[in-house]
Amino acid sequence: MTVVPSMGELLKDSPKNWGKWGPDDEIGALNYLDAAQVMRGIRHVKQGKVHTLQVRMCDPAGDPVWPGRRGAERLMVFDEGSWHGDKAPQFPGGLHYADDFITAFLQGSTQYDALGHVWYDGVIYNGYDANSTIGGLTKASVLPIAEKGVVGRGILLDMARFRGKEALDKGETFTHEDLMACARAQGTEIEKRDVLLIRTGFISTFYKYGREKFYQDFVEPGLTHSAELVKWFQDMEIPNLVTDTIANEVTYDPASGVALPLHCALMRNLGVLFTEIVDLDPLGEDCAQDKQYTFLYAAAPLKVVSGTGAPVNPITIK
Ligand code: UVW
Repeated sequence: MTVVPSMGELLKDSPKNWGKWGPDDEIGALNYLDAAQVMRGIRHVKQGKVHTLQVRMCDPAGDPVWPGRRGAERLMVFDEGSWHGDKAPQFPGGLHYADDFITAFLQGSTQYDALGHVWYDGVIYNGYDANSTIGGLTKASVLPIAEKGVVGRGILLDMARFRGKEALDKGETFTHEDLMACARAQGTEIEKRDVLLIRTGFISTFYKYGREKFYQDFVEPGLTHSAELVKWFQDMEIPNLVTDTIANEVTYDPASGVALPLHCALMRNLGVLFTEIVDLDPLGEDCAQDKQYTFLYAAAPLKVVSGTGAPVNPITIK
């Protein structure tokens, strides 16, 4: 029987960006996206084409979420029917309105993870004690990310198209070398501080083929851990990894068997922001047509105090 190492053992020599932006930092690699990066992104706006990347929320057909979570649910509070009864509020002039509320996992739709969302060995991003997560994240929550906003040059890496598939298979992996080869095939190049948007086609299989097939033997396709890949992310100063999967990486590292090691190697250790459950199909289709794979990327998650993450509807402008 293969023994699965602990996260700490697997990542014992993995680099960290802790302290790089000071002892109080809570936004990690988002620090790379300074004004110069915003202007670099803006230079890629050429056609006035806009894409919004959030998947639908509160879809009665269900939302794709990590196993164990529930999709957001929307409940009606007031509608026209509410004004027919005796208890209906009365407003001078006869105003009627509709109101509703949602219950939602903050990680249960297209979302930014807070840097304190995952950890191992009792320590979260930047060396903060994992006890700071108890009852709500008092360190490295999603709030500082939401307050700064994420704006820079984005590049779509259409791995599904590159491999000639509608969607990558369950458990199918790729590396940073594959990302570079994909970029070259698209006639582009990944540059330092690019926001990486990786299309696998996987999230769309939830809508196309249904939840049963989606969750059967659940192993998502995605990037796979290696020391070289982690070093590449650090050297390339990648601020943000955005994918159309629930967890941005292959669910179980095929080499070690460890679950979600890139969450720890990239997010916890390097401070790379993760944006998950993104819809990249219309953008992918458009890039295949007009061959413009680079654009302005802009996103700001909701300002949830102490949140482990928050929903977002990122926008690309070409
Ligand atoms: C987990 O937290 C398990 O995954 P995610 O970051 O995809 O929400």
